[in-house]
Formats: sequence, structure tokens, C-alpha cells
Amino acid sequence: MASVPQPTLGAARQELYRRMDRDNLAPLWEVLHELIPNAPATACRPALWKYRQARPYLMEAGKLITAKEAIRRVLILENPGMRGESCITQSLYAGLQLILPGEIAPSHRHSQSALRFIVEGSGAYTAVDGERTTMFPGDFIITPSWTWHDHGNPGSEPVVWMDGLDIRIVQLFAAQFHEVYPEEVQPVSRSEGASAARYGNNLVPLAAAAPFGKTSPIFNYPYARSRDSLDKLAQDQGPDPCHGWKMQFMNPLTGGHAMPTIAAFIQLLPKGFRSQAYRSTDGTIYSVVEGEGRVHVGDETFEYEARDTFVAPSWAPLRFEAKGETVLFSFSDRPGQEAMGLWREKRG
Ligand code: 1HN
Repeated sequence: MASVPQPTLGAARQELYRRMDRDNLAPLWEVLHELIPNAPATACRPALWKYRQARPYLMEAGKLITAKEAIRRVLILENPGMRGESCITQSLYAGLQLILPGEIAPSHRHSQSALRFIVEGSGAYTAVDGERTTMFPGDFIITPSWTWHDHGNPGSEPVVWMDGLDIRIVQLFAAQFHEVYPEEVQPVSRSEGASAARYGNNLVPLAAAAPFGKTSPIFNYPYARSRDSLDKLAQDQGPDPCHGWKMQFMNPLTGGHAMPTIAAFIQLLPKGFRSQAYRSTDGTIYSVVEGEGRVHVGDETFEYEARDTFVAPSWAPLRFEAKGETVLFSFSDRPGQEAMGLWREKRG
């Protein structure tokens, strides 16, 4: 069999690539394995942010820039494997936002959906399309896509929350819009608790249209209620070997996830709990609400305590060793993966 000498073949290929490159053409066979890896591949790395380390920077920023001037005074939680890309996983953004007593963060709306998970302090509010809700630590609050929202702190202490946004998902589709409200603070048009009363008591007004489209009509899931549900669940059944007791925040109008692009969860790990390893294709961000312990994520091990944030990349095995009784809030891009039939999980 005649064989073509390799150097000549290699050179001929390179020469072909160079010519076709000028016409915006490229050979698939040079990149096929990278395009279609055998298992999830991501630049996202396991990481943990100590709140004790982040907080002083946030408070220093509080002295150097007002919430109004910043629009949003936020420290971005940048994944160490994706620095400069303003993301914590390949699909999601997270940050720590500070609002000081007397401050406001001006009203705007955008296509991106946001969640707020309150980390420290009480007495600030967020307003969504005319309704304000007061924030308490551990509350899970939603800003649905394209709703007017502003924040204010009429209280007496700094309030810090973790923001989670689907920025990269909306960017992938190039479907972003943003608008500034004509006034800094939008008018209040419903009493506080209106959404909870209409949709959060296993009741629904007759002929009610979903006020926030595909997003839950309840925009504050208070910690007192989530915590109580976990406690009651734990009284009656044993923990799941991977998750402890874990619940998913739900849209009462659909029974599905509370947000169309982001899934949110709350889970309880009993004191001394050592979980079985678990992995799933949704890279997940965790905020520690209560407790302390150790978490193994892929090849890394982190010590966690209340108010810390950590991230588990897609398909990285996750294992907990709860020293004290632990409550974790978490969020991920699972709804999109489920809708597209992509989501996978593996125990052990
Ligand atoms: C945003 O609108 C908020 O409304 C927080 O609090 C963080 C990050 C990027 C883009 C918009 C907020 C944000 C954001």
C-alpha cells in the first residue's frame, strides 16, 4: 500500500486550513473531541468564599460608593476558573449585595431573572412591580424577568444578600433587554404581603392570570416557613443518604420550579451527618444558612460555616460532613436542563 509521508500530509492539511480560514471555514475533525467531550467539561472550579473574608471588602465599598451611585453595590463572586467573566458557574452569576441604612438602589427592569438570598441583617425591602417585601435572613426572594425592581433600607442595620442571576443564559440566546424606571423609587401599589395572601395560602383568586408569567407569583419565600417545613419533614422520616432533607422551592400555579431558568432548594443536614457522594449536571451554588462542617467538591475540601458561599461545578462529586446541624440554600440552572432533556444525576 502506498502511504503518503506524514510531514507532507500534515503540511498539506495546514495549507488547506489556512486557505479556507480566509473564507470563515474550519475543519471539524481538529476540534471534534473538544466539542463533544465524553462527560461534562467546564472551566468552572470548586470554590468557597468565606463571608468573614468578603464582608470587610463589602463594608469598605460601602464607605467609598453609595448604592445609588453604584446602581447596585455588589461584589461579584467570580469563579476562580473563569475570572473576569462575571460568573460563578458556566451559566449563572452570583454576587453579594450591600444596602446601608437610609440607602436606595434605583428602579429598573431587565430580561434577566434574579433571586436574592438574605445573608445578614433585616429591615431592607425589595419592591417588585409595585409590592414591597421586607427582607429577613434566610428569605428566598425572586425578581421575575422584566419586572420593575428597586431596593431600599429604611432600617438601622446593613443588609447583605446573595444575588443569583441567569445572565449567561439570557446572553447565550442574545435576548437581553434593560430599561431604567423614570423615577428612582417606583410607587407602591399593593400592600405588603399581597402576593403571599393571593397565592401562598393554597388559594388562588378566581380567573387569576399568572402575574409574573413563567415565574412564581409568590416572590418572597420566608425562611421561618422553609425552616419549619424542614423541621417537620425531619421529625417524620429519615434523611436521604445524599441530601439529608431537601426541598425544592415551587411555583404554586404549576407545581414546577419557582423560576423558569433557576431552581432553588433548601436542605437540612443533621449534626454529624456524612453524606454519600452525589453528582448532577447542574453546577450548583450553596449559601450556608446555619451550621458548620466540611464539604468535599471534586478534588477539593472546604470548611464551611454560616454565611459562606460555595460552588459545585457540573458533575463534580459532592459530599458533606456536617459538624453541626446544617441548613443550606442552593440554586442551579436545572429547569433549563430539564426542559431540554439534558439533566442527569448520579448517586455514589
Ligand atoms: C441587578 O439588577 C441586581 O437588581 C443585582 O439588585 C445584581 C447583576 C447584574 C445585572 C443586574 C439588582 C445584578 C443586577
